[in-house]
Amino acid sequence: MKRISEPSLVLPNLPRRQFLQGLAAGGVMLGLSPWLKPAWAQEAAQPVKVLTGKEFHLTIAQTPVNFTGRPRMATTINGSIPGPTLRWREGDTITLRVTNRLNEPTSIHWHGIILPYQMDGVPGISFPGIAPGETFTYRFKVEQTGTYWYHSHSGFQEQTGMYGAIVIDPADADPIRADRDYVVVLSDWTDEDPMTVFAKLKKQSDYYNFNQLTVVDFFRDVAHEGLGAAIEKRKMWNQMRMNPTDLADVSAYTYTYLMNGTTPAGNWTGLFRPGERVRLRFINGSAMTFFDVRIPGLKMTVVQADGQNVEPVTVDELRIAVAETYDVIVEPKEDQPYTIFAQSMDRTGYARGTLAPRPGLAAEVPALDKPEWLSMTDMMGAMGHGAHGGMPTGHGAHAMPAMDHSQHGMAGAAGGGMEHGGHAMPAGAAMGAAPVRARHAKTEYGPSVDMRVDMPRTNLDDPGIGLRNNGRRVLTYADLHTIGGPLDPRGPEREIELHLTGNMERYTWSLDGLEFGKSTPVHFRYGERLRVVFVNDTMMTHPMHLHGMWSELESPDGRFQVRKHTISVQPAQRVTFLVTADALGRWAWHCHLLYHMDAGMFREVVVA
Ligand SMILES: [Cu+2]
Repeated sequence: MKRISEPSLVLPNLPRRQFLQGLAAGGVMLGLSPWLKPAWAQEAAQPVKVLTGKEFHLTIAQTPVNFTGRPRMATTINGSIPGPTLRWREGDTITLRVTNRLNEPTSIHWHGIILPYQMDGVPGISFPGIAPGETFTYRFKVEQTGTYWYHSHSGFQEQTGMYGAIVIDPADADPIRADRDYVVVLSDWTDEDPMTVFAKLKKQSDYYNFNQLTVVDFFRDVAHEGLGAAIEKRKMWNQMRMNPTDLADVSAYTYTYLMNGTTPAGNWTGLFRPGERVRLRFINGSAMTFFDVRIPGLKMTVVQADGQNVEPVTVDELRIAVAETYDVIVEPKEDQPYTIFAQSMDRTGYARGTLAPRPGLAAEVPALDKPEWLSMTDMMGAMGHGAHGGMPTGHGAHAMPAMDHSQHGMAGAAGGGMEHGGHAMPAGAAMGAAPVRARHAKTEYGPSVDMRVDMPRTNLDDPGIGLRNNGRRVLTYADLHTIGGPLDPRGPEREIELHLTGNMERYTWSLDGLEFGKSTPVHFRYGERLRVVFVNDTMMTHPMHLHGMWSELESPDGRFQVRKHTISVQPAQRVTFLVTADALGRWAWHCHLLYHMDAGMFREVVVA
């Protein structure tokens, strides 16, 4: 979302790092001689274990890893990446003792778990954090079932390896029948210090964006759309001071994408016998990466979203936002391997594994899809589809005149097809219910906001940039229906509208234009049923996570859709969900992109 410098044509991509797909098989280093390890490193490195029962002991420590050919130190839980898979049973009271062997404070947050706020694990909100050398005891009753995960809520520890899966078995028989059951944790690893990554983004928000428009792109557009349209397209993006290729802040330029802690070269493998029903519990435990997941040759039947059973829906592909989970059933019939392919949304790399009838097999790995440009819909919401009245409003002396020009450009484009520009629009002309005008808070008119959307789109049937009209059946939120409906039959008594905001030049992220440090807590009245309205005033997708309570997403016309703990809000989109404020205490509410959260897209919620 950075401005494109004049002239808008930058030279073709710099050479990508050769380990783009992870040259090293990767993982925690076994058998490292003791003198190579700092004294504070964990003694023995471990493969991922499954821990069951009611009592757990987790140890946080530094452990040497090697994902790229270069040894690095990771922050691990019980010495593995991901940390151990915790298998709980509904109705059990569990005790988790977490010992900190780092020389800095740590924490574990149980993502999506409904529990007393003191057990939620967010330093500064739920508890003080776990000091070096200290052991903190978490104890709570497990009141839910399904697939969840856990991660550090301290500093950038999550980026350096602190995450793991939680599987909660129902007290009674599981209505989802499967012959095999695999957790598939997707994540992103960097050899860089996350502080360095963050500092680079602060200095230049498109530092890791190597998808920028090239001379080759320009001539391709000229060939397809003609010289005039190709020039217009670039002029428009320049005038808006935006970059249509800004799909992710951090790319494979620094990331190696992992599946169950294994690089693509390492090829994590799950075994099956032909004809079996295989349950895959996809968890996106990455810091910054949205993955588009598919298994060429197999249909995936989605049976659970964020731990909640949904009416089964069969798709070819799904996008999993950071912190979401999706359980799918696949039924491989042939005696052959199948690739589990999870490409990053910006198409710079992928995580990959294999379902195979025998160890050691591999299937073809598909080519990465071409990165797609953000469309006018992503930019302007309902406006981007040809309605009238609400342009995105820029802020500041530079942006305003630019916006006037872009409006002019838009009008000119209407007949010239620039809006579509050869790039796919969301399926179907309907953009949800009638457009709703956004209510911008006064605090949005400040230096922390470089863009506002007045007429957001409300459709949930858009799979998002890069997945529109790709010839595959792609899951959208409109496909998800939680079995059993809402937890609370009441309608909303009150409505809160919050805007997802940012300023790309400064790499600040905020809610209603206020970074966390400048904000005051949001108050929920204990017991109330309230409607939250999110309007995304930015060009990036933000997976928003409310701790401690469920978010019950509504359809554009206000009917119950799906219960989630993390709701991904697309650019220029307005979504609404209902919350029952039944959990007293102090809770975190934030974007789950780690660097967005750290840059200020975070609020405290007080339920009293
Ligand atoms: Cu965000």
